[in-house]
Amino acid sequence: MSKFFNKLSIIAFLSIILLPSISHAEAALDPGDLVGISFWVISIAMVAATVFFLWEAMRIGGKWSTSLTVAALVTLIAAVHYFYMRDIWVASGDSPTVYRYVDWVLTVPLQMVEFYLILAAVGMVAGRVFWHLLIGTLIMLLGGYFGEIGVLAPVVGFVIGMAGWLYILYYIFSGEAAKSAESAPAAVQSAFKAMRLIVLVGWAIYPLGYVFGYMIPTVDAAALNGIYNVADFVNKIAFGLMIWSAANSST
Ligand SMILES: *C/C=C(C)/C=C/C=C(C)/C=C/C1=C(C)CCCC1(C)C
Repeated sequence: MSKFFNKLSIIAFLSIILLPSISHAEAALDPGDLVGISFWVISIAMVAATVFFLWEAMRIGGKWSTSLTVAALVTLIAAVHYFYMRDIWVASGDSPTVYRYVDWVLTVPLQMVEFYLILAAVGMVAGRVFWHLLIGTLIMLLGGYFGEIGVLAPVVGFVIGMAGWLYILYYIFSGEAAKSAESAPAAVQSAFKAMRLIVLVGWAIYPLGYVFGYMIPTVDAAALNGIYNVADFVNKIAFGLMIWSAANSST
């Protein structure tokens, strides 16, 4: 019975948060606007993923429920931002850069929390692992943001952003985070490896979007947003699904 009420309160909570953004649409979507359609599809996919991860957090429970709840927070934050970004894009064709980075500055650190949590759940990790990953994240995002809004030359922002990302890769492939994972149980290790593969392969889509958007040779808002949208879909939903599948295989 109390599980039933938990679920009811999740539905009420999601409706309160998401309804204003759902009803906010100002302009009709043009059938030829593929980027606009991708904004639409992904905003709904983020809502669906949120419900799924929350539900599964309660069903699976135990030490995995925190990780699954954080996965749901990532897609929830993204869903809200996608509703606003979609409206800006559909109404004006402009890149919703500020909203995009506000989303990232919240969701990327939460994904770094995930690395910490899956290792901490088995007692394998020091708190400084999270701080190192957070610093790498902030350098990456600040470089990208200042490059995109024109405070830095696009190429300078790009180089700073790449440096932050490479630091994260170093830290999870051969730094302390990697070493902490070595002695973890099989399910934790496979989740850790799948997650860092996403940070290597899935995250590589973002600098690609930046290059096509700003560096060859003029600003191309459609390429930029189309590529970023695909990247968010992969890196927020697939990332959560990796955790979900590890949780399932270990319980
Ligand atoms: C949910 C959102 C995620 C996982 C966002 C990730 C963003 C990146 C990995 C961005 C990376 C960038 C570079 C590596 C260099 C150029 C600038 C950025 C910020 C696009």
